Amino acid sequence: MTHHAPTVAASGGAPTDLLRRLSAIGQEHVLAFWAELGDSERRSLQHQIDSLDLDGLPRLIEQYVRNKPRADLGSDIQPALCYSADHARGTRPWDRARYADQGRALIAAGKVAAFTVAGGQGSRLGFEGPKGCYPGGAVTDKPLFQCLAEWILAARRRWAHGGPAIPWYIMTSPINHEPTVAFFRQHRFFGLNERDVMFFPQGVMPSLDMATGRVLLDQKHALALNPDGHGGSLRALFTSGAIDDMRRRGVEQISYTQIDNPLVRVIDPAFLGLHAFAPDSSGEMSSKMVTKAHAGEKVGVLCRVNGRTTVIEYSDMPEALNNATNPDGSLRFNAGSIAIHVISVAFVRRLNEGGRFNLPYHRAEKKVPFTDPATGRRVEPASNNAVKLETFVFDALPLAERSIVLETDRTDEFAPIKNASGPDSPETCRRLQTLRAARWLEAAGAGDRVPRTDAGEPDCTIEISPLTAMDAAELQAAGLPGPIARGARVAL
Ligand code: UD2
Repeated sequence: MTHHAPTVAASGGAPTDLLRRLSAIGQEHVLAFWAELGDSERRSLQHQIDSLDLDGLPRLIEQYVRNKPRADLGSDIQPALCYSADHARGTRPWDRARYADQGRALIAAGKVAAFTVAGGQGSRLGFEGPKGCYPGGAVTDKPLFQCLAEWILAARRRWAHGGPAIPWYIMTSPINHEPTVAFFRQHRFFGLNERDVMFFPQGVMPSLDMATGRVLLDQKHALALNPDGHGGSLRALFTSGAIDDMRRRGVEQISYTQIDNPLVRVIDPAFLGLHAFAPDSSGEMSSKMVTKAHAGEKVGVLCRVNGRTTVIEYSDMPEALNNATNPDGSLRFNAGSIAIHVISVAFVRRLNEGGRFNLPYHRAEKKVPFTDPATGRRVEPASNNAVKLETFVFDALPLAERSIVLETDRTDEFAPIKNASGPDSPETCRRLQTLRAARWLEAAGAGDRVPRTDAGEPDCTIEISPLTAMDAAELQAAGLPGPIARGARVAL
């Protein structure tokens, strides 16, 4: 496929300055249809162009489009040191009760905010709207946003005793911002106080033609833009004014989670306490991990690289390390990152000191439909035609002074919905919600009420709202259900 760069004359009437700036970096084709555009279309195109870092673009194209940079992994890669899920077990026992008390004290003092990254496009799921609107409740089909909102409501009730709010910051993208806000209005903020829920869109990057490095046009008057990755949250938190808002409220720690996991403990006292007070944590950025299910599982791996906690994304993990085993046969690099962090307000401020903060980019090859500047026709590519550049939030981990990792139980807290079917799908998510509920019922002495298949799997679907119980002990206190019929769907 060849693009014919429009001549300067073809960009008829475009502001000279704009044309000059674009020509200087070989991107003047984005003005190919200027002469045809109406006033508001021109304004919006110009606004999009102005929001890009044009001067930095040629370097990025050279680095990431013309070349495929290899991840710089560092020389000394060791497994991460982790606090075990079972605090009494493992090489470093820890006092869970004490850290949970300290975490609860932070919550009660209004020093903790929830933060959800919900700017992704959910294309793998084949769902058009914001991913948070997707059904997450195994029985109720309540939207993912509501699953998280209920945890925040419950956390405030339990640990802040109705005192200070737990403000919730939600990062959207320019593409899904309006529908996200409208969804919350329509659902009356799921019972949260509207004043305590804040939305801000993340930044964008231009999608680049893989063959030429040219910025793709989505339409004649619009660039093809993609969200700049969840790493963009660390800048957007700052530039949106969210960090200022947190400072006004006295918030010190940000509990970071993704939108795709309805089992996530949005606010977790023990994790907060460990992050803020463990002697080997600088209280800047910490992570949760689960033991990897198998070597090929598609999660980043928490490691210690040159002495610093680092996530190596699965696609960058050297195969020899990925498959390496301990003498007992377990995986040596087994700490799967599940994208749950606590990040301090002070850390985000420090990263943004002195101007435009950027994490390293990662290159992804994608199919991006575009308008051909030579013909004006819309093209639906059959294969990958574009490079998208994204940053990953976990690349900030090595920038923290000392960063700790806490193991969590997979069934307790990790049931992401990413694909329409197969692994990490609505079906696996329902099964995991049911497994967790069955386990809680068992711990509460009511295991016999869960019907089981011959293979021992629960033969029913159970969903537990955090408003009912946030763990097994609370479930017992909340009152246990009677025997559950085979195939029944029960929401507690
Ligand atoms: C992510 C991690 C993976 C593992 C897994 C756990 C990366 C690259 N990989 O995989 O290591 O921890 O999660 O579930 O992160 N998002 C934005 N803006 C963006 C891009 C993403 O808000 O520009 C949000 C998105 O809405 C979602 C989350 O980030 O909540 C995860 O994004 P993803 O689905 O691209 O990450 P995934 O599943 O490849």
